[in-house]
Amino acid sequence: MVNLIIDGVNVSVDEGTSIMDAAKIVGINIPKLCFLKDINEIAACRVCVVEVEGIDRLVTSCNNSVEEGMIIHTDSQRVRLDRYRTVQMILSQHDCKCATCVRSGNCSLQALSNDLNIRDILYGEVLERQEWDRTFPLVRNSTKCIKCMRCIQVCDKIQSLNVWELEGTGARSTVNVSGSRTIKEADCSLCGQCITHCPVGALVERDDTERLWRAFADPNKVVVVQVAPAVRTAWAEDSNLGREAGTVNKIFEGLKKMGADYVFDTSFSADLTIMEEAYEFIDRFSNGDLKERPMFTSCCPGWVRFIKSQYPHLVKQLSTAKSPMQMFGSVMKSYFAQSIGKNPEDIVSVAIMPCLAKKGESNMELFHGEYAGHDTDLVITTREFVRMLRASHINIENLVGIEPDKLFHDYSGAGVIFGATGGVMEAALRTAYHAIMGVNCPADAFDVVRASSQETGIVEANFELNGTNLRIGVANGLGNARKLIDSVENGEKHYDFVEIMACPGGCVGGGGQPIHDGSELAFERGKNLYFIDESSTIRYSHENPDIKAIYENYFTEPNSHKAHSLLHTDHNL
Ligand code: HC1
Ligand code: SF4
Repeated sequence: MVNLIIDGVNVSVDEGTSIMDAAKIVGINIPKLCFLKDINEIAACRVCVVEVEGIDRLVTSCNNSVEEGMIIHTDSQRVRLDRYRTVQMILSQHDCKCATCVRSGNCSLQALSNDLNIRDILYGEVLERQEWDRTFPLVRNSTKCIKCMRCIQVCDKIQSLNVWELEGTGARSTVNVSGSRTIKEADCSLCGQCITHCPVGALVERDDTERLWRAFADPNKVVVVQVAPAVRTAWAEDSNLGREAGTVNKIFEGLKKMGADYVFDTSFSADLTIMEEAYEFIDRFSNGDLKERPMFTSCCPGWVRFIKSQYPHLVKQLSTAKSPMQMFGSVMKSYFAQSIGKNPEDIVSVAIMPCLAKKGESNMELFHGEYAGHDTDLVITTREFVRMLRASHINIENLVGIEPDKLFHDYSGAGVIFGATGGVMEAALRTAYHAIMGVNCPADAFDVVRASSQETGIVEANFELNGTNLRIGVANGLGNARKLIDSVENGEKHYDFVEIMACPGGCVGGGGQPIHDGSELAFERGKNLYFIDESSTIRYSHENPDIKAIYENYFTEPNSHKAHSLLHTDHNL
């Protein structure tokens, strides 16, 4: 143990503990801006400096360890003044138009400068303006960038994609897309993790809210909105409702108040995806060529973008099933449109998603007999949805919640857990088991594929099914996906079926979810989805009455010709 004194308090901590962590143990929160535990510990911002007796210069506390006998002052006059000047300097390179910034009220720089009581910016503003293609779902505003390097590190260390780099030197140094590429040329998966880890508003999603307002206001359009499983775990985080009271039914009510004509739960089409994907897997598993294993899930568009750019030769191993979002959109413009006596072009199919890559995925074209536009016309992230609620002055504490509309009213717990890592696999195995054995497994029979914490990047499991050994792999986060694929490619590992989600924790940790700087909430949010599953009366996709009805009335059976034309895709297109 190492003994030291911090702000007059004696403390003993393990060797190697950072000064910042030691201070935390005695209840002192040293201010910081760039620090991200285990990801960005490079002291780029220098906000976390402290004074150590006997050392002339101030010391950054995030990347310096404690030493025996140290006497540390975290808030001396010298520290305070230095911090004040540092933040003033950062502000001079930041576009401080807070009133129009999407992160106002949720910005670490704004909070810090308020905490330090900074009332003016001493240095003249020097704003670096770089060109950006604003049609891309990920938007970078260089005049907001504070060069904290978090985006570089998250993309590199967690997602293994190295989209960003630091260019220039000294005061002219700035972050940009690496290798002099444009963002469209880079291999960005659109996971949005650089956005959720940006402390300011330098990285944001393309704002599509105005397009949705226009659709709501158009009397000639039927606006049909689906809500993804993960959105319910996070949309109310910044309100007094808390996560448990922030149900999906209240989201539906909010949407109808804003102008939606029909509201549905993507968990319904997650059940539909399971029907198609589980039967596809059984088919590939029993007839397939061994070299074509594993089959990969295809519902996460961040992952699909990743495999296309990093391992194009494996694209053929993706399930051909469209994602639940796209399946829902396609069913909206066919079966549902018919049922309400409308043409596909009368429908605006909208999806509220925890994800940026879904904005990219929605460009996929729909052929229903002939070209019928897009399955999904418009994708709004959880954050954009919350902004719309605020803009429409809906007091969410007064919402009581309404049911989703008819035809696709029901959904199973298996569909809901799609939003957490391992959920798609677990749901698929429940239905595959039933298809092979003719009876249901206990609903939690495959719960070992769940990841319990941030540390669990890859889960492996083996199951005996009808005398055959089934080898399962599940990865969350693209760095882990790369590890998993590399282990398959070099012959170290063998799997039959693999689920991959681009974001740590799955969709609950999606790049479009509310931002809480410095806390990782994905696994907490995931627990909510498992709780909803446990409390559901229907826990198997194949037992969803509305799923049974859509096969009886429309698709006949999973993987039928009609199902193929509407619910599957060619990933090479
Ligand atoms: Fe997801 Fe999915 S789980 S991809 O994370 O398969 O976004 O929630 O809607 O489509 O169902 C996202 C979530 C979502 C799809 C489903
Ligand atoms: Fe990297 Fe994801 Fe950001 Fe793209 S969205 S730059 S892949 S972190």
